[in-house]
Amino acid sequence: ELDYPDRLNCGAELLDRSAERFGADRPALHSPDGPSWTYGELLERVDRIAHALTTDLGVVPGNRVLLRGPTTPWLAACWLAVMKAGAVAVTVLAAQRPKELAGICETARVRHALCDIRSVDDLAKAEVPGLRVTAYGGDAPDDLTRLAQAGRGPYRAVDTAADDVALIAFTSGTTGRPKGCMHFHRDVLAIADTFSQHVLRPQPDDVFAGSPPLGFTFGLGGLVIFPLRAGASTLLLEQAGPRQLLPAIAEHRVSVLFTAPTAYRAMLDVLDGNDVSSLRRCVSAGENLPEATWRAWHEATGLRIINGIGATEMLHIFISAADEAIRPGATGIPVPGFRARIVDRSGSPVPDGEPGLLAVQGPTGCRYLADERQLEYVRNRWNLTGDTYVRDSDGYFRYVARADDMIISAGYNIAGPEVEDALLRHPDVLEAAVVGRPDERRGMAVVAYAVLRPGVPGDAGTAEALREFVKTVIAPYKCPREIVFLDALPRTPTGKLQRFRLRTAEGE
Ligand code: 3SK
Repeated sequence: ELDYPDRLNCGAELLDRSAERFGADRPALHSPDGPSWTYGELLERVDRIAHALTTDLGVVPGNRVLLRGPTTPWLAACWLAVMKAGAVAVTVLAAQRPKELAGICETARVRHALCDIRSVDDLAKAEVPGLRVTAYGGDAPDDLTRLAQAGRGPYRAVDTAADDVALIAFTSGTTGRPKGCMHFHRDVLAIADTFSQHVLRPQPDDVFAGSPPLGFTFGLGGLVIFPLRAGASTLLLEQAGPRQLLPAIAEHRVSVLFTAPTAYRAMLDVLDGNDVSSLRRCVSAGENLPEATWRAWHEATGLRIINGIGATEMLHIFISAADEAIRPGATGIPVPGFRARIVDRSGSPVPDGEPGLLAVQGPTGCRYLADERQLEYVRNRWNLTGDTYVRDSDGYFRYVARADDMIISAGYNIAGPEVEDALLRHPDVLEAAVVGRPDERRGMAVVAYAVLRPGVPGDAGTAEALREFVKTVIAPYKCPREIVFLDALPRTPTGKLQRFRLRTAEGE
């Protein structure tokens, strides 16, 4: 049970309290091409920005402030300053285009934006009426970095209520219009005091790094909130693909890694000669982690990936497992503080071993901003994540598919991820996505899309060899009728597979 006081400012808790508790001289944020700050230096920068927000830019508590830029210490400092100023951070992805930004600003009624100088043009193209954009990272007199001068002294965090909104995070929209998810000051601390404290168990000497951007709550939690709450430090990388991550892990002795299943798979290909001996925790989320990827990473590095399911609606991870409790192929058990169960479409629990809809309750939960889809996501106080899961008799939760991704073929229920996992066990396959295509005889036919390792020919011979291989791993009726080779799979900016685009491509 989390017991926070009624008045709570998560920015002050994460920064001022951690600096007091762990020491202002400890390293906090580091970037290879930008600044590196201790807790004391970060606090000073954040306080200067918070003064500039309130004094120079006229931001008042409750105002929504859009934050946009690559993963840098300045972006993290702006987020903390917005928290301390009692304003509401609206985090977006650098990959979001002007039209999407305009929609987000309209929905969230954003009037202020803090934007990396390199991304200001895109934001200007969004033509948001009345939006005041302040750049950071430049040297013009009105640049935030210049406005945030020294000399105004410590900034006293606004006395926010624990259930004041701190953050509006937009879903990446695997389908449909993005939804804004409101999270309170206490929610921000709750994700650190549940998943991070009980599963990750970071130490002040840990060095965090990873690939998810700070505009995705997977990255905001893993690369800012969790390390700061634990007095640890974080390496913020603007470019965090597998080829940048591996040398960075070796050079900065990274010990806690946050990335997506496809990145673990891609790193395996270029692992040779890179020293990953500093790693002690590897977290995978954002997508289902295929068992084949878990085993391949374990074999190559000796490390046991911590799998997890999270959602923007829940802010972060709510089912996972650590160390010896990890079970390859399963997501895990509810994180302490959360409850989960499997229900049918009417909301009644289904027996263990049978697939159904994943329902979850906990200290965080879905609060869509002005969106009628709230009524579909939360029913009887249970959050329905849109995933089909099975609960084993010993309480472990196993991913089956996204609820609308089940393939019904010739009377069989086939879960695409199971077929994807079988394909990924083949050494020639880098990525796989399996969807159903309308078929006169079967209702649906199983079709696979695969990205092959460089040099492997994408021809009929390879397709047939893969089909034969799949039949040795899973029941032949699940084997794809067709395998299509692509250079890359369609993904959202947060790395989630867009199966609907593959399905639509077939229908055309
Ligand atoms: O959307 C997700 O998959 C996710 C995973 C982990 C933490 C947070 C999020 C939003």
